[in-house]
Amino acid sequence: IYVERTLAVIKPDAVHHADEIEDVITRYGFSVLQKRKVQLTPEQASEFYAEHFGKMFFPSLITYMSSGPVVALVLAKDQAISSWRELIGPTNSLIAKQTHPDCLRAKYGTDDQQNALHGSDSFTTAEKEIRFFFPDSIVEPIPIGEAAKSY
Ligand code: YYY
Ligand code: MG
Repeated sequence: IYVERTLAVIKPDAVHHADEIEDVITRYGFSVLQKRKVQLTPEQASEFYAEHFGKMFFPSLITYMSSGPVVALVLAKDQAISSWRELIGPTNSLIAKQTHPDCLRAKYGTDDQQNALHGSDSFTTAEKEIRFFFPDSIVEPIPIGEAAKSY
């Protein structure tokens, strides 16, 4: 049995709240396996969001995501992927403020683009996105019990 991992990204508009957000992350029982602050180039942001290439919002999304540093974190917990998605809330922060006022996008985001946080949406994308930000990291899943140790 392995503990599930996901990729969280604190986007440029929320990096000044990174310490507060990391407190919430640990309070909700996630282990932070890896952490890295990095400024994406527009090319890197385009690669990360390649699935949205061609959409109306793509150019401004890339400008936003490369406008300042982001903090990428590998989080581990039972059901980490769905649990982190639930904690960040709906994509559109304006809707999140109406329907899920306690979620992180309601608290730190602004609208349907500047929504403060990213979370992987499946096992496959989680593993791919972890490799995107941590190319040198171990690819093996972490056995339960090991995750709680400090990395
Ligand atoms: O997975 P999630 O981030 O919740 O939403 P996606 O539909 O995958 O969109 C990725 C990203 O694109 C979203 O976090 C903000 C941005 N975006 C946008 O700028 N405008 C939209 N109408 C929809 C999404
Ligand atoms: Mg998505």
